[in-house]
Order: sequence, then C-alpha cells, then structure tokens
Amino acid sequence: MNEGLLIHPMHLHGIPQKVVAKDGHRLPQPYLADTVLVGPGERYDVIVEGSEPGVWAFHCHVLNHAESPNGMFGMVTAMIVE
Ligand SMILES: [Cu+2]
Repeated sequence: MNEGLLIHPMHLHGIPQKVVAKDGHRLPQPYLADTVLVGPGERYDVIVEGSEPGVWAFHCHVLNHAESPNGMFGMVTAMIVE
C-alpha cells in the first residue's frame, strides 16, 4: 500500500512476486513480477513462495528511498526463509 505521493518500484531479491490483486480486486490473470510499481494510493496483493532458505532483501528500487551514504534505511526490509 502506497500512502505517499511518490512512486515506489518494490523489488524482492531472489523470489518472484505473484501479483494476485490490485486495490483489493482479484486480477483475472495473476502474473509474476520481479518488481511491482506501486503508485500513490495503490495497493497490491502478492504471493511469494519462500522455497529457498536465505535472507532476501525487499526494497524500493528508487535508491534514495532505501540507501544513504551511511547505509540502508527507509524502504528496505528482509524476508527470512528458514
Ligand atoms: Cu520508493
């Protein structure tokens, strides 16, 4: 869900995102995406299958939304698959 005024291309490392709904409405044709472009006011539902153990970064691809000279911050987190 994007509550802001900027576009955020959200990327999960290593595992494709299966996009199944937009703004609460199921898509007739779900699709796999490496990066999901989430515009202001948009919501997406995605399914990811964590079949590979590891720590997978999930972040915005606009680098100044997730990275500074001091390291990662802001729109970055990790999905841990054990
Ligand atoms: Cu962003």
